[in-house]
Amino acid sequence: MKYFLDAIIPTCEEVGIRMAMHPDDPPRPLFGLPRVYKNAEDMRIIEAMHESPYNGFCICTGSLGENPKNDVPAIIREFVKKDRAPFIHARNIKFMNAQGDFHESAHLSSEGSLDMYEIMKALYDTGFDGYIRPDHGRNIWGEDGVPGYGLYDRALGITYLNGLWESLEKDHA
Ligand SMILES: [Mn+2]
Repeated sequence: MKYFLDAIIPTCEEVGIRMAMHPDDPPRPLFGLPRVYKNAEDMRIIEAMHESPYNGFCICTGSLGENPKNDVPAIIREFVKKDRAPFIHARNIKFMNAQGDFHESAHLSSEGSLDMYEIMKALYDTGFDGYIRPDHGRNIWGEDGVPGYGLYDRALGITYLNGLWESLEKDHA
């Protein structure tokens, strides 16, 4: 990883491209495959491998949130403040049991296990001005789309996230 980052980040700085490494999904061993990062501790190791705001993270709230030990708003606050998070995947998941089995849910806090208001508030409070996408969407309303990328559900996710952002802005106006 260090070899890779040392090789690409100087060029990223030169041409103005901020790298945004996505976490493992799910954040635990899977099919014996090598994993990249699953929590804030791993992120700090990767961050230190090559100090640069161009060596950043795509904070995927769903992927990190699939481990209930991960405090997603705290991870957002830490890495946005350090200017290491240019891209956010904002989506929700729902735990089905105490073992941490989960499924992807609608974006609303009430539909899943993550507090999406606290996630958006962490972004708002730290002055985040990068990109946010709703990430995944279920196939709803009879849609037969690419699994995980339903158009309608992602559109609903965008409007919901925009609504949260509007309420945060108005609360602080
Ligand atoms: Mn993602």
